Amino acid sequence: MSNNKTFTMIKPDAVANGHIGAILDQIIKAGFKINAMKYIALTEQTAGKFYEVHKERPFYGELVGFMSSGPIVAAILEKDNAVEDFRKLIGATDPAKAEAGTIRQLFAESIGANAIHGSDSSENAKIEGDFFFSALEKF
Ligand code: DAT
Ligand code: MG
Repeated sequence: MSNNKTFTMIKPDAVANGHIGAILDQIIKAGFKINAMKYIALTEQTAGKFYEVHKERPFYGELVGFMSSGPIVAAILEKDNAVEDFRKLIGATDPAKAEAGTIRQLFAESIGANAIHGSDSSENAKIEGDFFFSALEKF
């Protein structure tokens, strides 16, 4: 499978804290092109479906509540080696463990409210991008 796309969400904490512009700036300066983008609110149902793989984990209810607590920015991003390079750019899940200069280290509040999502594989990037965007909305 080609590895030139990944899927991201700027999460409700980062949107509420006014970080959309700064985060998009970092993403673009790191060489990613925007293939698709929208500003939307998830319901508990859509957030629950998106994070279904985590439904047995103890934080699932908290995660679904948080992700449906306010608007998000969803986007498909394009770059060579997109998935791996984007995971490096965002940093570790827990911002306390994220490397200096990463998006989570700079903008996240906690392990739950951690500012940004990045797909963990090209296969999941395709599934996640298709969950949010129709063919008409992708470039
Ligand atoms: P990532 O988003 O880095 O891929 P993940 O897939 O393991 O991390 O988990 C998905 C999201 O769930 C994560 O971004 C924030 C939340 N989460 C993960 N571990 C958590 C924990 N121990 N407590 C609360 N929320 C957690
Ligand atoms: Mg993950």
